[in-house]
Amino acid sequence: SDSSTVGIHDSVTDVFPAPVFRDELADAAPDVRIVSDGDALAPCDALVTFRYEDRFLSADLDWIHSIQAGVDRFPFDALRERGITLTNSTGIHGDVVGETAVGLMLAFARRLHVHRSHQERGEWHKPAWDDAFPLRRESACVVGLGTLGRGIATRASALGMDVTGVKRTPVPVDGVDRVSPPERLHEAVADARFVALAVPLTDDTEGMFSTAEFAAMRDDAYLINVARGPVVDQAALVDALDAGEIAGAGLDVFEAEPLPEDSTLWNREEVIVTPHAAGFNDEYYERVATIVRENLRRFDAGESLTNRVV
Ligand code: NDP
Ligand code: 7N6
Repeated sequence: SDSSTVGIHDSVTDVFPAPVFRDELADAAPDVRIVSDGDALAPCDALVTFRYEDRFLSADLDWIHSIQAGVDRFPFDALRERGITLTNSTGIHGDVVGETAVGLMLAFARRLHVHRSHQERGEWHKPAWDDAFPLRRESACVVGLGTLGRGIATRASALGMDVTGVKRTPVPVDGVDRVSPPERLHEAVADARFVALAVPLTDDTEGMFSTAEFAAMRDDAYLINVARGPVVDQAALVDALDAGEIAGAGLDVFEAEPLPEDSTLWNREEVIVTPHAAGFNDEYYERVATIVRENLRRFDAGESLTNRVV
């Protein structure tokens, strides 16, 4: 049977070296090639990419695979019009993003970020007697309970926290005490010490967290955003932090990335900024390759693809 020519767009280098990924896929297709900026896409049937570029639409691609779970940067309608299938990388980040999100909770509770700041200045300061608290008695509300949300929920629960959540279709989820629909968002976040965002960026979730949501949260609550920047109204977040409507935030994603140098979010003790790195890990290329390998098999066999978005 015909097997596919697979392009690896050079932009994957943001997350892992393109040649390492090419070698990992070598057993899955006879022709796997790295596509750099000046190179033609023409020979490729399939393209694995980090970035989206408009020229993908006019090439002769049958299928594009996003090495990210989030595909909000892709033009779904234009792809559909041209008969280009889009698949994503959901399913591979639950453990690592779960560790990052719960790591941020641990940092806030155990004051690790404050100690590190003092260390940089060579200063020895004990925290106030009531600054640090045990996570065990605290609660987390996880908004979005897919791969990421479940990864966060099981780890928060393992540390003894009470975990609730919000999901578009509010069916029971293992390890989550109460699952609410988005219409109940304000009640769902009201009691939580930590609110962790794990939804995709869509028309429904853009600006989901703004003034009213921060007002609904406890004033000692921390927001953790490992989803996408625009899920949060960033100006409203800054106002809420200034007004003491919430206590702090652990942010991996931002309205603009890189976070601009002059952003007021950089220099706040109770804000931890990570550079969209919650999902980074040294197995990333293998995990993506597992999805792509299975889909290449299906593609060449004329079967329907897994992780399909368009
Ligand atoms: P999934 O598709 O597995 O999960 C998405 C979850 O969000 C589902 O539970 C879904 O509910 C829920 N959801 C969707 N819309 C709404 C809504 N309007 N209100 C409430 N819940 C909603 O995706 P992943 O967990 O793999 O990834 C989620 C997102 O996280 C990605 O789209 C990406 O943007 C981001 N991400 C960030 C990473 C990072 O490095 N910081 C790494 C990986 C992902 P239901 O099941 O009921 O439809
Ligand atoms: C690269 C980021 C996603 O949507 O943004 C994340 O999957 C991945 C590690």
